[in-house]
Order: sequence, then structure tokens, then C-alpha cells
Amino acid sequence: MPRLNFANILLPEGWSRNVTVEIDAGGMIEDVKPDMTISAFDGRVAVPGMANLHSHAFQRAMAGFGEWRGAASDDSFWTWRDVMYRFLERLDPGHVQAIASQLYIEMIEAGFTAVGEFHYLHHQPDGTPYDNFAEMAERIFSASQTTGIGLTLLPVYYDYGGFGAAPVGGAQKRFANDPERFLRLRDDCRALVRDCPRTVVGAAPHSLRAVTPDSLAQMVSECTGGPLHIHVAEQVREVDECRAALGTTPVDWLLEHHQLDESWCLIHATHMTDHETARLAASGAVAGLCPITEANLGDGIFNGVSFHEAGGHFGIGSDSNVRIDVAEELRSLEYSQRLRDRARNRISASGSANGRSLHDAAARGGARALAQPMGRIAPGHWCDLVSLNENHPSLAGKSNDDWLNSWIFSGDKNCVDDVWISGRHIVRGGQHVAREASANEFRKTMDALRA
Ligand code: NGQ
Ligand code: ZN
Repeated sequence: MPRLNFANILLPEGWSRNVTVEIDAGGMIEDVKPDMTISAFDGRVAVPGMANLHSHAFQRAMAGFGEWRGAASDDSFWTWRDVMYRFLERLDPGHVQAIASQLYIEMIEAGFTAVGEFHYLHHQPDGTPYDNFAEMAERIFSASQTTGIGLTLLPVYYDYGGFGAAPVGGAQKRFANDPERFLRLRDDCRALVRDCPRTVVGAAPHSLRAVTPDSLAQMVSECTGGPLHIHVAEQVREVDECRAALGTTPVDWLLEHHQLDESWCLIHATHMTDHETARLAASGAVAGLCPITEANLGDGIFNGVSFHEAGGHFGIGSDSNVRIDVAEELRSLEYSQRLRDRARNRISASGSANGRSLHDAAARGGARALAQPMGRIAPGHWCDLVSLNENHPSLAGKSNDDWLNSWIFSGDKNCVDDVWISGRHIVRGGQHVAREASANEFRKTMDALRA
């Protein structure tokens, strides 16, 4: 039986020494044995792989293009969205596959071992489906297969251009499906991944803006047994429009009209009242936080301290993929709370290590959101391991929870040494095995996309 040996490893019960991890033929952890006599180590400091619960892969290729201040000086989420819409008009399936492959390699090198791809770029630029209806989803799946990242594929149901069943316009035609077509796409996705146990298919109504109450209810009733993700309450304008259209705020509306539970992941949930925060925490649903993107887009600050204290589950996602870094996502989340509260060590119980708390919570919440057994180094979970370089200047001289505190608050992806996904050794010395080939394809794609 394949096995890996670590000098130090973070188990659910805490840090352990001289641990052998035994892996079954499918890539799951079969047994974990501490205090062994070990002659050669595969890594010095091992922690669980992190789930990246929210990605729009194609947006990786426009990172930077949204950083121009417009003439009207009213740059916002909505003007960024216009830039994004103009960018995506030029993308074809080959581009999307090359971008996703490069992105997933960067994710793995950073310590993410599975991704929730919130996939909505379905059709040709004029809205006509590709001959192969699931063409774009296949490209995403292929990118996950060639890079080795675990995938929770979330085909998106996007039917309307705004509240009140406004028709989709312009670039949105590439996203649009009625419920019947959406369900066909979801069936195609399920058929595509049938032989791949590391891929989960869920469903994602894009936002309350892009559906109607009836079509959402229909979709939710048809899509049982998998994760359900939805964007919610990210922008104040969206909250105001929701109040006007549906009579209440988005999170409250969902709590009233749907049975929110652990199968749901609410992406952003930035603008919530204290009452919504407490109810969402009690529901078991995951808050899908995307701290770097939320800062980049000027969304606002999540109610992280109250949500965490109320026992809420959260995970992290890289969303617009403007930066790919586990440590930076967690640090950005914590810093948003510190800046608001003018205080330190916020998302952490008293007496506990802040970096460790953030990492533990996001690993557990992310696993729940992706419906993948991961985020714990324990039997019955995928053997997803990240080993940190104890000689990196940020980590030297540290131990145990100080490794996590230091990685998250003073380090970055350069602290990541090796990564195993489903037991496969994919990153060695910080480099993904397919890094060069992918980077060349990606550069060619970026040249082809040059306006
Ligand atoms: C998205 N991204 O679907 O890519 C959205 C922008 C929208 C974020 N919300 C488009 N961060 O919300 O309509
Ligand atoms: Zn998103």
C-alpha cells in the first residue's frame, strides 16, 4: 500500500510527529499512524489541502485589465463587470481550456487541492449553443484532469438579465439557459464525469438577479443530492434592487423561501443584518467568502466575527482569480475585520492561534461546500496534503501553530513545498509537474487574445 511519511503533520486532534499516512488504491487515506520509526520523510510540515470553493476560471486571463480608472470616475463593481463582459466575448473553448489549466496549476502550487468551478460561460458569443452542448464544461473538466485538481463542477443556471425577469442582453447571451436547457446541461456534466470519483457535479443558480422565484424553486427541486451555490448580497445596489423586487433582502428571502442547509453555499453574503447573520450561521449553509476579489471589487466587509461566533461555516474562493494564494485569502479576510473593528485576532477563539483557526475553519467549510471528503487528514478523506518548507524565511525557527500563523500572516505560496492530491505527488519543490507546458500554452493564448 502506498504510504507517505511526515515529521510533523496537522491531524484533527492536533499536531503529531513521525506520522505515516497510508493511502488506498483510490487515493483516499486508509490509515494514519503517529509515532512511527521513520528513516526517510516525504515532507517536514504537512497540513490538509485547501478547498477553493468559488472560481470563474476565464477571469484569470483578464486580471489587471480592470485596473484603469474610467473617465466618469465612478468605477465600481458594475464598470468592472462591463470590462469583464467585453473581455469574454473573445474567448473560445480552446482559450478557456488553456486559461483554466494554467489557473488550476497556480491553485495547486498555492495549496488548493480542489476547486468549485462556478461555470457560466456556456455558449457562442451570439448565444447559440456549441454543437456539443457541454463543450465549455468539457474544457473545464479536461483542465482539471490534466492538472490533477479535484473538481466540483457547478453548471450555472442563468436565465435573466436582472430582477423582474429582465431579458438577458449582450454578453449575457453566452450564459443563458431556460430551466429545461439547464437541466440538460447538468445531465451532460454528470455523464461526462461518471468515471471520475474525484469530480462532483452540483448546480448554481447564478444569483437572485438571474432567476425568478418560480424558476429557482423548480431548479432547486430538480437538483437534489449535490451542492447548490448562489451569489448573494455582494453589492448594496443588488440588495436594494432585491428589496424593491422581492420585498426583502437577498439572504432573508432565501432563508424564507428555501430550506437552507449544508448543501447550500452562499457566495459573498457580504451585506447581512445581524439577524440574517445569526440565521445563516444556524442553517448549516456555508458562506463562500472571496476576500481578495471582494476587496478588489469594492464589495464591502463580511460580518465575519459574528458569523464565526454564531458557529457559522465558511470557506474561501478565489472568484475573479486576480490573485491565487491561500495565505493571502485568509489574511485578507482577517484584515477586513481588523480594519473595521480597529482590533486584532478577530476570527479566532480566545487563546487560539489566529492563522490556525482561519485555516481549520476554511478547510472544513470549503470541504462542505464542495461536497468532497477533504480538509482533514483522517481515514475516509481524500489524501490531499500540502507540505510547507520549514526552511523558508517566514517559517524558519517556528513550530506547530506558529507555522500556520506565519504562513498566513507573513508568507505566501512560496512557503508551499510539495502537494499531493488523491495521493498523487503533483507539486515538487513548489513546482507543478506540468508547469512549463501549461505556461507556454497560456502565453500563446494571451497573445492570441491581445486586442
Ligand atoms: C460573476 N462575479 O458571475 O463573474 C460575477 C460578476 C455578476 C462576482 N460577482 C457578474 N464577483 O455578478 O453579474
Ligand atoms: Zn462569482
